[in-house]
Amino acid sequence: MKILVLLSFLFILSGCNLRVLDPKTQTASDQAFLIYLSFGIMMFVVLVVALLFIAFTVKYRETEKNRHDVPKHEEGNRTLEIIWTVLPIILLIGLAVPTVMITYDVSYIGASSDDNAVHVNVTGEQFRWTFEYENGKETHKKLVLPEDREVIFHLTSKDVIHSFWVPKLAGKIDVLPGEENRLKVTPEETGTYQGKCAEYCGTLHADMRFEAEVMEQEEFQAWLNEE
Ligand SMILES: [Cu+2]
Repeated sequence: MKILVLLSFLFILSGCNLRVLDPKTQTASDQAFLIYLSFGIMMFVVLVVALLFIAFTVKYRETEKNRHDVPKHEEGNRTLEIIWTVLPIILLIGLAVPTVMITYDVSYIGASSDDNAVHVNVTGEQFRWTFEYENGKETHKKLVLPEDREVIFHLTSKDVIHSFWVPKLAGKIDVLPGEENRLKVTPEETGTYQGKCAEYCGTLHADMRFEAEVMEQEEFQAWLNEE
């Protein structure tokens, strides 16, 4: 019975076309790379520990022959101590350096941006989004973006904490009242992508869905200039 309930959940969830890890921007690819990298490092550690665990269990198991042996007392082992100090340091540096670099880059913190970038003010409120372009054009349900051009989102909230999430463009980013978070993406493929609020913000939270449509540049410019 339980398994049936679980399977039906799978069936329902598979109906979402909010596919993650299907990047359509450099930002999303970089973030996917970080997920795979940390997963890879984690699997390496899990594997080494599991193999050592099995090896030691077999090697030092009790047998007829060694039943009454008293193990020799060890006074530390410099080689081993160096290995288990240095190895985690190397792994953590391997994780930290790309994480900090990519996080800074996609958060548009002090990064020199090209003058041609499109800036969009994104405001979250209970229960809708407002996307405001530089010429004052505003939309709510549809975010329109140009292909192959840098887009910088300036995100802020009018009330509670929301979270801006278009999985194919980038990972979730918090939208906070009284503060501006920034996110940089360059859409690489035209298409319509699903977006939503990813932080429960009240009764109509689920209404904060929207579509992000990526258009060719001329088409985008025409859309931007029309009333
Ligand atoms: Cu919300």
